[in-house]
Amino acid sequence: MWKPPEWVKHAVFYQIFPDRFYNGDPTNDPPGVRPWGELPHGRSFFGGDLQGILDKLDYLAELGITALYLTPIFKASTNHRYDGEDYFLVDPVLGGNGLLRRLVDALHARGIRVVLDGVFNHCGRGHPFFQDVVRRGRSSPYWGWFIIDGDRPKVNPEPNYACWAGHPALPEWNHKNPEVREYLLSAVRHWLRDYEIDGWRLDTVEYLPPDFVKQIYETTKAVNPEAYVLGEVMGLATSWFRHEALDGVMHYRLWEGLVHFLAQGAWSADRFVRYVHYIWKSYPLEANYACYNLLGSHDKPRFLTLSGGDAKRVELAAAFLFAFPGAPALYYGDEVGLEGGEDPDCRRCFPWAGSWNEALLTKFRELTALRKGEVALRAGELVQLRAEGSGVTLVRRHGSEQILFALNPSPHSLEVPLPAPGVDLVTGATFRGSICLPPHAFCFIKARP
Ligand SMILES: [Ca+2]
Repeated sequence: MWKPPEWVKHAVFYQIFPDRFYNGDPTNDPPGVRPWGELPHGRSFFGGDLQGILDKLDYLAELGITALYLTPIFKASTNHRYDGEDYFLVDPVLGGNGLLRRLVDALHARGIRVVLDGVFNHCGRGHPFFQDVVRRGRSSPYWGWFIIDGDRPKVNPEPNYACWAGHPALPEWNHKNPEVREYLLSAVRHWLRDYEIDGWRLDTVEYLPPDFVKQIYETTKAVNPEAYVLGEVMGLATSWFRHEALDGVMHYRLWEGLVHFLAQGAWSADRFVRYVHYIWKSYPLEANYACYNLLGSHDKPRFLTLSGGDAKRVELAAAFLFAFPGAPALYYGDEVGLEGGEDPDCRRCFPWAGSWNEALLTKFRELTALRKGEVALRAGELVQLRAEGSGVTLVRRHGSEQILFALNPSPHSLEVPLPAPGVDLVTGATFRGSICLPPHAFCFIKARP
């Protein structure tokens, strides 16, 4: 029976693009690494690695995150590693398999789960199976593992083989071939079983055959029923949930609503609320609680940059995600005010030695602590979501506990009626009847029993 893992609704995720988080071991750097903090180009390497994540565990724990999502870590040629060359080898540039084992253990010891990026639609051109086909053509045992029109893969004038979005460097697997499926599923099993990772984020789900996604789902659950299967789905994911092939999705639909409403101020509160109701009702209830509600990702401009550099707007969007059902998910650096436009600019180095927005970081720590302390914000029913003038209110209820969240993105103060007398969870002040929210502010009011 389809049932997303319970822990996801209690989680706060943090996404790391390993080359850019922290360089914990300069001895494993690839040749030609760029100085840390230089603006990235498509091909830049900066030397970030798994040791860097291990070195920063105190920082992550203090931030209050409870799960990591790492973009691909397996051997590849590029800095993003969506062009995998070995599904069973953590890139030596990141520290290799042994270091992943140590990282998983260290994370688990702190109660932090880890989800890896599974790129099962395509591999890199450098994958030895594809290279064998390049060398031997039809006599290669891997000929049938790819989809090739002709006797040999050719790139010019255009690729004569199936490749992701027309990129010749990313040959697509032939998922009709059962050997291909078993090969990929063996990787799914391997990292769950032998390295005890806590789930898979499936890249480009919309390009995969749905029955194969379902196989990945079932293979994952057979090893660990509590593992999380998260899909990268850019459109509405209703059919994937109906198919019971994913637990949750990277919630780009919700993200876009937040961008229009809060980053750009292009939508009214009323329009935002109608939009959120529509996506909420499109998904099964349990899927809403298992969604990965992102503030940012490696594929989108930073929320701060989309907000014209106004950190208050980032705070408001983050606060909404921490109040809403599903797992809030930060993209490394969002919490200290890292900026960045379209890819590759949104993949800048974490500014360990640069200037941080300390006030923003403090807000993020408050939000993680608040959510950790209030079960209603994690598991509570969503009993109300509505526009209140230029602002938005929502109410979460869990047993006899009830929390009202209100946000006011406008430059004017906003009078918000309270469903019950209550206490401001940040300031401790008590209110009855209504509360007056200052401009660009939010609050969490817990009803007094
Ligand atoms: Ca390194």
